[in-house]
Parts: sequence; C-alpha cells; structure tokens
Amino acid sequence: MKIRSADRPRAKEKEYHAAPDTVSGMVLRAQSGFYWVQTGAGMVECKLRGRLKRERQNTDIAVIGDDVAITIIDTGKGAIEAVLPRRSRLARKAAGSRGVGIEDVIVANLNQVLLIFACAQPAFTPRMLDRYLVICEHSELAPIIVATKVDLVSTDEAHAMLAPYERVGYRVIYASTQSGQGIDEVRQSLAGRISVVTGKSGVGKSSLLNAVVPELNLATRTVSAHLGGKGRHTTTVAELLPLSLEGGGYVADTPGIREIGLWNLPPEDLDGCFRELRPFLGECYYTGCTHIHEPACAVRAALAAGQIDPARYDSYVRLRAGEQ
Ligand SMILES: Nc1nc2c(ncn2[C@@H]2O[C@H](COP(=O)(O)OP(=O)(O)O)[C@@H](O)[C@H]2O)c(=O)[nH]1
Ligand SMILES: [Mg+2]
Ligand SMILES: [Zn+2]
Repeated sequence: MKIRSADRPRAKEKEYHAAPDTVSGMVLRAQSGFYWVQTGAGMVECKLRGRLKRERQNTDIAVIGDDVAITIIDTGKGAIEAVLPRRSRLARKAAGSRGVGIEDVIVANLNQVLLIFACAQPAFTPRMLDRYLVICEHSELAPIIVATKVDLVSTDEAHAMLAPYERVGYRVIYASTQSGQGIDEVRQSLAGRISVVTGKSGVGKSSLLNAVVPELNLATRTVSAHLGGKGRHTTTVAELLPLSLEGGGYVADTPGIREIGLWNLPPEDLDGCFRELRPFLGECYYTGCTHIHEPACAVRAALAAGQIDPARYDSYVRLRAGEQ
C-alpha cells in the first residue's frame, strides 16, 4: 500500500508532462498563491490545482526554479498541473503543522550559489563565510565566493583575506563595480545557469548584478541609507530574474541565507563540510572523534603542522558547539 501511494504522484507527473494539452515552463516568481511561469510562448500567471496541495504536504508545492507542467486556461492565465522532481534545492526549516519540521524551499534546481562578501564597508566576515560554505557543502550546492569592493583595499589585503579559501579549492572572484575588475568573470559564471546571489545587505549584490547585466536595473542603496536602516531588510519577493546573456541564465538576489541555519545538519557530519578536514577524517584514534579534545586526533595534528588554517578550524569548533 505504502509503495503504491508513494508511486502515484510520480506517475501522474509523467502523465501530465506528456499530455498534449500541457505546456512546460519554469516558475520565476511566486507570491500569495500566484505563480509566474515562463514558457516557450511567454509568461503565464498560474494558480495551483487543488489536487497538488493535497499531494505535497512535506515540502513547498511549487517554488521559484521549479520545472512545471501547466494548462492554459485563458490568455496569459493557467494552472500548474504538476511539479517535476527537483534536481537541487536551497531550503530552510519551517515549523510543520504537527510539530514536524518541514522543508521550506527557497529556490529549486539552482546550479550554484554566489557568496558575496565585501572586502570593506561592511568589513569582511570570515565566520559568516564559513557558515555559508557549510550550508553549500551540506546541500551539495557549488559555491563561488565573490569578494566585492576590492577598490577599497589593496590587492595584497584582498588576497590575504581570501587566501585560506583559495587554498582549499574554493573559487574566488575579486570584483569591483568601480574599476570593473572581475565583472566579466562574474558574467561568464552566471551565463546559462540558475544562480542564487546571497550576502548581507550593503555588500554590493545589486550593484554587481547591474554591472554584469545593466538591463536588470536593480535598486541599490546608498551607504548612508544602509547605515540608517537599522539593519532591516527591505522585504522583497523571491524572484528569478532572466539574464540577457549568451546562453541565458537566471539569478535570484536574496538578502541572505543566514536564516537557513544548520538545522538539518547532524553534528557528526559537520567535519565533512569543511573541505580541508576531509583527508584526515577516519585517521583519528577514536571513532566519532569531535576533533576538539580527543588525544591522537589527526585533525588537530594537521592543525599543529600548519596544514589547516587556524581560523577555519576555529569556525568548525564554534559551529560544532552549536553556535549559529
Ligand atoms: N567602493 C565600492 N562601492 C561599492 C561597490 N559595489 C557597491 N558599492 C556600494 O555599496 C553600497 C551598497 O550596494 P548595493 O548594491 O545596494 O548592496 P546590496 O545591499 O548587497 O544589494 C552602495 O552605496 C554602492 O554604491 C564597489 O565595487 N566598490
Ligand atoms: Mg540589493
Ligand atoms: Zn579527530
């Protein structure tokens, strides 16, 4: 019985997808029960079939980035009949109705996450970058670090800040909307992909995207407005913006993935989310070693030998202790 009921929605999705009266598309915007779906024949404003709401209860029914099959009801109006299986997701925990944690998906089917950090104004925050990287590693999402406002510091300073990340294999793009440095590189990395751009307010996300694709014409805020804003985020609707680049591409400019937290990350999996610790895992004397106080710990030996960056190790220890 269980197997059959689990199979049913999947069979239906296939059936609907193949049905001659459905059109396939991707959700670019979702707000108050309405979904803007981009299809080969233009944008269609859709509602959800009631049946879908009953079938999918442990996850969001449809979110931006979802591939969907829709039926056209009227000119520019339609109904989402099926949501295809997600290839990837950026999700956070939401309180379920019966106290069960349910998945609150922010973006589906994304290819990469651009982690935007300013070299200055606001100051570079390595601890926050480490948290974001753990989230990416755990969600199996490819991160690209973009160090913005490099014009405000010397090249040496910028490289010194990001060197620990480059050393362990993360890609870092050094960018400035003032000098134009790195803009082509960001453009190439966004072309043809679905990307989430995240980072705290004021780091230059909107300015960067405008420099990459001027047609986006995103609102940017002045530093004084930012400082006077008491840290409040302007509430914006999550939206995938089509990029007028060769090969297309979409980007969601989100204020931050800070609120995602490490909710579904078992503490014992944290070490594997730090790339540079991986070669040493399994080499410790104790199975289940936390790499904090145990004797004969391969991770701490590597730290003492200078093979692991002390600041990155410190982030590991803090996160392992439950710091959010
Ligand atoms: N010096 C310098 N300032 C920048 C750069 N990029 C953005 N800014 C400034 O940083 C502030 C915040 O930019 P904004 O794009 O609104 O940041 P967002 O909140 O992350 O979208 C604005 O005053 C921008 O002019 C840069 O590369 N260099
Ligand atoms: Mg912005
Ligand atoms: Zn250990």
